[in-house]
Amino acid sequence: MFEIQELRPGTDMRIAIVAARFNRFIVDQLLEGAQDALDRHGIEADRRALVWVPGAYEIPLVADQLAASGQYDAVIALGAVIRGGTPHFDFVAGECARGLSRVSLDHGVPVTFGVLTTDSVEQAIERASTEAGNKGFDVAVAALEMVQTRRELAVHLDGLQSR
Ligand code: INI
Repeated sequence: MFEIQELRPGTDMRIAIVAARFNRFIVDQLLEGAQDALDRHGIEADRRALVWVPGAYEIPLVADQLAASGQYDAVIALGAVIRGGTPHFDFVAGECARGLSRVSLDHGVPVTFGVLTTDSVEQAIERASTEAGNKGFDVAVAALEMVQTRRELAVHLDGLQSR
């Protein structure tokens, strides 16, 4: 049986990060976590791009441009939408999530969702911390894993076709 598990992502990937400046003190921590994950997986700085946008609502448009360019193997989205401070929380968070899944499916490029959606600042701080598990780190690892999964699956499917 063909199975994909426990992947060791290669170091030859190009990764783009789109980060929202809104709630920047939280997003900076998510970014630190994501960069740490890329460092640990040997993704050199010249294989990374970082684009800042005003808020989470704007992330999908820039993610779309990066994914459509064909220059990046995956896009990592980072942001923080906090319900307490956002009367239009559902619109900002919902449109961001919807937009990002559309980008991923439209272009066949993994886009991982590191946009915190929390009820309070405290919850956001917890999810962006180093002690309790940093969401930026997790979504960066997920991006690398998805690139590797698609690469291995493509090889497998090619092999089936030429049988
Ligand atoms: N953007 C965020 O990333 N997080 C938020 O919590 C937030 N709040 O609170 O409103 C937020 N709003 C800005 C939004 O993303 C857009 O930048 C803005 O509406 C301009 O289009």
